Amino acid sequence: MGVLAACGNADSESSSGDSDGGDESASSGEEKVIKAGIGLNDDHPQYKGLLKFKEIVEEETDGAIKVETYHSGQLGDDRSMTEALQLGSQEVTIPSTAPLANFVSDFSVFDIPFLFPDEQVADEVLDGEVGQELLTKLEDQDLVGLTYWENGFRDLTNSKRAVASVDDFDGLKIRTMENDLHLDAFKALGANPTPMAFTELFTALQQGTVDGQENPYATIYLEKLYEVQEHVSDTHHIYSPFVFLMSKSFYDGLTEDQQTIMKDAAVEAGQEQREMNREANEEYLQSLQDEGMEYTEISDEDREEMVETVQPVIEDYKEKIGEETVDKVYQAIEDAQ
Ligand code: TK8
Repeated sequence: MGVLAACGNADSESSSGDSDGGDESASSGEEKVIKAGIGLNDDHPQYKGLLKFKEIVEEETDGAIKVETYHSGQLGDDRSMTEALQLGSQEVTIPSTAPLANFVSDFSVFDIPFLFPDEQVADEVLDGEVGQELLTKLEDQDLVGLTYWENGFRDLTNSKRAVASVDDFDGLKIRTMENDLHLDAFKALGANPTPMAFTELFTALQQGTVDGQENPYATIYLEKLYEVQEHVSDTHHIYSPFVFLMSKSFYDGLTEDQQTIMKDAAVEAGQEQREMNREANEEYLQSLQDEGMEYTEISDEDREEMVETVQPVIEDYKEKIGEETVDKVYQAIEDAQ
C-alpha cells in the first residue's frame, strides 16, 4: 500500500515540476488534486471510465486539476469512500446506488427488483428529470452527484446448485450489498442473505462464509468470481446504477468553469463507460461458461414467480423510499417505453 502513503492529504500542494504554469490555472492559484477511488479492479469498465474522466479533466484544465486514480477498493469500500467524501479527505468515488440509499433513502427506488426492463429505459429515467432531481438530494449530505454511470443488471451466482426458480433459493447464503431492500427481497425469495461490502466478497465466497452473490457478468468475470462459484443464472433481478460522486466541499472550492468541466467530463466519460460496460456484459456470460461455470436460463414463468414473490416487499418499502419518488420513477419508466 506504499502508493497510498505517498499520496498525502487532499489539501497538500501537489508534486512540483509538472505544472505548466499557464494562465488558465491562475483563477484558482494552485494545482488541485482529485483523489478518485473505486471498488472494482483496473480491468473493469468502471476503471476505464475513470481514466477517461482523468484524461478529460487534466486536458481541459491544462493540468490545473490532477486526478489520481485508485481501484480495487484501495481507498475503501462504497460506504467508507462516500464518508471520506463527506469529510473532504477524498474527492471522487463511484458507488452503486444501493449503499448510497443509506445516505439518501430515495435512492432505494432503484433497489426495487425488476424495475427497469432494459438499459435504454434506465438511461432515460436516470438522465431525465427524476434521475437528476435525485442527484440534487445528495447535497444535504455534503455530496455532489454529477451523473450516473452503469454497474448493470445483476445476476445470481452460487456454489451450491443451479437456480432456476424461487424454490431453488431455499436457504442459500447470499451476500447482498449493504441495503435493506435487497436483504428483505432475498429473504422473501427464501434465501439467507448477509450484507457485506464488495471488498470482503471474494474471501467470503472462497471461505464459504456465503454460498453466493449477485453482480453483473462483467464483475463476475473480471473479478474472477468464477474461481469460487459454480452456477450462474440470468436472474437480471436488479439494474444497478453507479453514481459519480464528488465531495461537496471540494466542488464548492472550484471556479464555475472548473465545475462545468467536472460535470461534462463525468457525463462524457460515463457515456463511454456505459458502452464498454454493455459490451463487457454481453461478452462475459460466454467467458464464464468457458471458465467452467454452469449457466441456467430463467424461464418467463419462473421469473414471473420471482416478481410476484418480492411484490409484498416492494409495497412495504414504498413509504420508506418516499411515495413521490417511487411514483415519479414508475411514471418515467412508462413514458420511456
Ligand atoms: C463496487 C461495488 C460493487 C457492487 C457490489 O464498489 O457491491 O456488489 O455491485 O461492484 O459498487
